[in-house]
Amino acid sequence: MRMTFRWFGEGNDTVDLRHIKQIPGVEGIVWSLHDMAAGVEWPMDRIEEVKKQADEHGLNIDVVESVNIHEDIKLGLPTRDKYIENYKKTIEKLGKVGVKVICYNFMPVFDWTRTDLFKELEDGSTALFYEKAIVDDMDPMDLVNTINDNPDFTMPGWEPERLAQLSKLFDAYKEVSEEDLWNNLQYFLEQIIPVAAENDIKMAIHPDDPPWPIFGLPRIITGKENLRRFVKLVDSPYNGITLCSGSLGANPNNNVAEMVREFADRIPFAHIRNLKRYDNGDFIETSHRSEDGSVDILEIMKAYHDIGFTGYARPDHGRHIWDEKCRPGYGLYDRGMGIMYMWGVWDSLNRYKENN
Ligand code: CS2
Ligand code: MN
Repeated sequence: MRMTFRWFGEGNDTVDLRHIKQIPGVEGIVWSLHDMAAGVEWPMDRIEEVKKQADEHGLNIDVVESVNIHEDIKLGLPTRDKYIENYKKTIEKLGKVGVKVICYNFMPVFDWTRTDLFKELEDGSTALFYEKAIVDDMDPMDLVNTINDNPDFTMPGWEPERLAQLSKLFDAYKEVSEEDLWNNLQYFLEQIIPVAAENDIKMAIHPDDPPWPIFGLPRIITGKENLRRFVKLVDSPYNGITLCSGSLGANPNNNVAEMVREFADRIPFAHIRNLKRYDNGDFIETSHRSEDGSVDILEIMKAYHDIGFTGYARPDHGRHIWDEKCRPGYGLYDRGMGIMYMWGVWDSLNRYKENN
């Protein structure tokens, strides 16, 4: 297991590289050019700039999260080809600086969705919270109007550029069924995976978060059956999964440890995080410890250990603790403790194995 830590870039993150380097066992940053719009070809000088910053701190840049997919690709519009060409060129450039994994997602319009970014937990820390009824009852068009009437309105994880396009996008997606989305994903992969393979970069799709359709938009990377279908779309080790325990774990029917075992040779990147599920479909993110949430992180680590996992891992979202002011879900302290929990389990499993 090769430990990494997500970093949003100079001036765009409250955590600095010096501190990341001080977390035991962290080899590299998980990075992106967050100001690049989906669909553009990344400039080489910007990629090299990140490499230089990481090099100076003895950290690698092997994992990129994410190179975002243009909506026209997900919608299957004729204009998709030019965005796919740009994607290929970005892959080639990332290959030149030694990138090994590209994480991306195929969720229409929105990335991860939460209803409260700073929900208080019993101990006074705060964390990302999802209240199902709020999302279920929200008419997407009301949402568009609210945003239009309140220029300062922000929703977690939703970029302003995407919001501006929202009503047009909702209209466009009315024509797109789940099957269409599968076909559009396949079209994308058939073109991208050979280029990724040539550049020795593993593509790793991130599951949908939450793993069910929201606002009437289709979502397909949601559980075991769909992952089975996904890996067959292009049957290559370069067509992989970012197995996110938190995204998948929001659905009680998803057994993440089982998925680790089943998709063992198709997981170049592991996201580890815990959450507490409520019976009504709400969930709140918690510490990484198994006891603190509904996802059995210990069992998941055991599964990774059993398969001899040598891929990259990172702690996913953490709580906000010790009065830290940080990006929602991406503070230093709780993610740092998450790493120590993972190492604690991992080292014990190693030692136990040696002695038996
Ligand atoms: C999230 C996502 O769960 C997560 O890792 O923070 O924003 C994730 O980075 C993207 O969905 C990957 O493309
Ligand atoms: Mn994740």
